[in-house]
Amino acid sequence: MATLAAQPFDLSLDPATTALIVIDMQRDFIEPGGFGAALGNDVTPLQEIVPTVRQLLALARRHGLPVIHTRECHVPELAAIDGELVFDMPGMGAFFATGLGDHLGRLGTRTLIFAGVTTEVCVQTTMREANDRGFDSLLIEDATESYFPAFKTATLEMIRAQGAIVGWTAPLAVLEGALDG
Ligand code: TIU
Repeated sequence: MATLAAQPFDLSLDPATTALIVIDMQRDFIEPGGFGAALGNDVTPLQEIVPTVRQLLALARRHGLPVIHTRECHVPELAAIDGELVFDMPGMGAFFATGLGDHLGRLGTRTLIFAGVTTEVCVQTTMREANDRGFDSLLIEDATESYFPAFKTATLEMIRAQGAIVGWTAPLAVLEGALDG
């Protein structure tokens, strides 16, 4: 077991039953000329988390955690490697109309670590779906981003409010400290 100083209180997780889910780190949301930009958004804040998500992927791979991606097209730095599953999601939550729940059931996963974009849309929706399915969920604060800074802040606060009503949040350094020792 690893215990990390997450908010709103410590989270204990067993790396053997923990998986990483990277939500929609796609060129469509992150690069100029894509869907996100077409909606009128400034995509630069989202580009800034790419190195952190890359570091989180390296941490998960180093510890043998199952890594799951949702996507249409990845930015090259974050591409799935052999053995990692990719789920195409028709909605905003990665559990809806995908095989994700069945896959995690087969793995025996109990804890999910989340990264990706955008914090208040697909990431939050998937965390709420995970919460209803009985998973403990941890959102890595510096590995998620929104086009709207106030929405990111509010989402982090509402996830961990009321005694982790949806889940926990922590920066990547705290997870690294807990897993790497
Ligand atoms: N992945 C995801 O969050 N899809 C969106 O459409 N997000 C927006 O913030 N628009």
